[in-house]
Amino acid sequence: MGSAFFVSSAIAAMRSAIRQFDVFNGDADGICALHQLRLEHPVQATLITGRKREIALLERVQAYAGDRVTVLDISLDRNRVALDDLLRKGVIVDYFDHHQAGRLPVHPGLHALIDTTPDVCTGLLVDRFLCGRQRPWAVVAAFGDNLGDQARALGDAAGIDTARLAVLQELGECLNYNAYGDSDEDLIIHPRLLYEYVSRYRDPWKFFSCEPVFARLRAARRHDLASAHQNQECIELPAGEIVLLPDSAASRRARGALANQLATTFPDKAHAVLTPDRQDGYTVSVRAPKNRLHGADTLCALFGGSGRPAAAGIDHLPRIRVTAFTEAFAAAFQNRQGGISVAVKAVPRSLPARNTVQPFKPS
Ligand SMILES: [Mn+2]
Repeated sequence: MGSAFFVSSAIAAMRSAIRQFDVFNGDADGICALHQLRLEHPVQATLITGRKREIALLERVQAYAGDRVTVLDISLDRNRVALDDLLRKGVIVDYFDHHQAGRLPVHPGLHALIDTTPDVCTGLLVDRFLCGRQRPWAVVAAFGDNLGDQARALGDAAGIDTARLAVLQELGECLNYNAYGDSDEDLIIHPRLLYEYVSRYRDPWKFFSCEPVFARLRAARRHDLASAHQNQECIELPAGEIVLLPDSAASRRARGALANQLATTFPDKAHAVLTPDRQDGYTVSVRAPKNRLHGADTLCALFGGSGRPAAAGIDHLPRIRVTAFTEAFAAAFQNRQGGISVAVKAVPRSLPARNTVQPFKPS
């Protein structure tokens, strides 16, 4: 009796303070979106994040009536059940995102700023919300989400010169890079810790040049990408290229970044980068051609994957479905004007290694 009373009054005391939860994608966009918000509105919060593809995050929130949850850069559709639960309990939810959301719940506790057009990211939505008051970090977010044109336009408008813009670009790419990996063991640093380091810096250029954790991350990325370029094998198609990387933590980290680099370097082509998984198959990152930003999500959905029209992925593509994937990739991204349709009969068992020294020289 007495101990039950103690427990319930302790819980009541804990609940008497309104708590804040910050739930965010662990990539550059998620981290920089939150950082912009918290520079403007500092608050003690419980941080909930994970790897890039760890997006069912809202179910981890233990919140009660009156608590507040800020959600950044994770699909509402993939968190719908947990969101409905929180709203029903009387939790206030602020939701910023650019992924496919589906139907928006209508509830007075939900404040949603969701825009799924292909040329925005969550960092840019928060920039809009804050009227550009932490703009350099929005530029970092946009570079991280592979929106170079938008990032440069925003940076130019803010009077950031070319050299300083190049730093923001590398910063965005490195922060983004850190979120890739198929398990926490693949990661260089957990995104929650990385956010904590970022959150100590108001100035992104200072973070870039002074933070040792960032220096470590930057060196690891260079090493991983160099190794991915040296060891890749590929299938070349009129619509684009399918790249296979060897089985290593470096490959698993490099998969998405390599896909982004290829997309930027060959804007007319689509790209898929595959790494072996532990279940006799592959994990896949797909990028639509930069010049026609659509089709990646529908292609991946055919194989149980998801994402956005410009960038999407498949967690597990069984080895026996690689040929089907190759055909679907060719069909999804074939040039409509050219009308060339390619039926791929079989994937060669041993793919020819690409013989390049300069990784991005157009062929
Ligand atoms: Mn994003």
